[in-house]
Amino acid sequence: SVASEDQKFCLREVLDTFKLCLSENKEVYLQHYVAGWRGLVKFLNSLGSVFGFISKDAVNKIQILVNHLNGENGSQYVTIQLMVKYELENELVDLTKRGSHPESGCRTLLRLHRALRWLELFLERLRTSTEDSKTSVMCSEAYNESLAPHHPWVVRKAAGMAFCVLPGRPAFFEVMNVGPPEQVVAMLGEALPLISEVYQITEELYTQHNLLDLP
Ligand code: 1Q0
Repeated sequence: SVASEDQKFCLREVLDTFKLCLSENKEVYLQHYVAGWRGLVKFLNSLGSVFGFISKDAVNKIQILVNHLNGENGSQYVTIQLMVKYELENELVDLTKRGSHPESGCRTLLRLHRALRWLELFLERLRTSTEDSKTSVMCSEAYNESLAPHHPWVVRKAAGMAFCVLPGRPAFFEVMNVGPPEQVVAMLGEALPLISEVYQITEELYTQHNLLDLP
């Protein structure tokens, strides 16, 4: 369940779940997408309570999607392509302003989708960083290019403060639990194309259906 995030983080596991995300026809399985985020939240939790407000929101959104998956129309949520089709056809999405569907799968996933872009940008910086690079700088640059434009001032401020207490690159690599830095870099090189592909497919789907600004 979402509540049991206390095991040790392992980057390999997260990588594997993102691998499982894509079907042969390049559909994205919601179950594995959500599992990938669970793994990342585990990592975030191991960084300390300063990140609690971020992981809380992530867990909340994961739970909303899990509820859809386990609900009576769960079969319509197997892939995000199905989800979009089902929710739009049945008018289950607030398209222009918040209304009767504040927990639609579409708007909830959009928030995680934007965060996935942050992850992609951050991990790419991490992969190409040098020993003296600052994780806080990499993190806030990635944030400014992805999530920040969608967040109100107070959230940007809180996020900026949290980034400042991120552990340095060596400690950060250690928490990733992969092995020596060269191995972390190699695994990031393996993970990034997967994450990037899942992001691109979702981005195209949302663009097609004009869903990139859901309230
Ligand atoms: C390592 C540092 C982690 C930094 C995470 C960057 C994201 C910052 C986001 C801060 C905002 C959170 C507070 C809530 C915001 C919501 O208002 C917002 C919009 O939702 P709504 O319902 O109000 O319209 N929510 C979001 O934008 C969703 C944010 C989800 C963030 C999920 C972050 C999960 C963290 C993952 C750690 C990954 C570590 C990477 C390295 C691991 C190696 C693979």
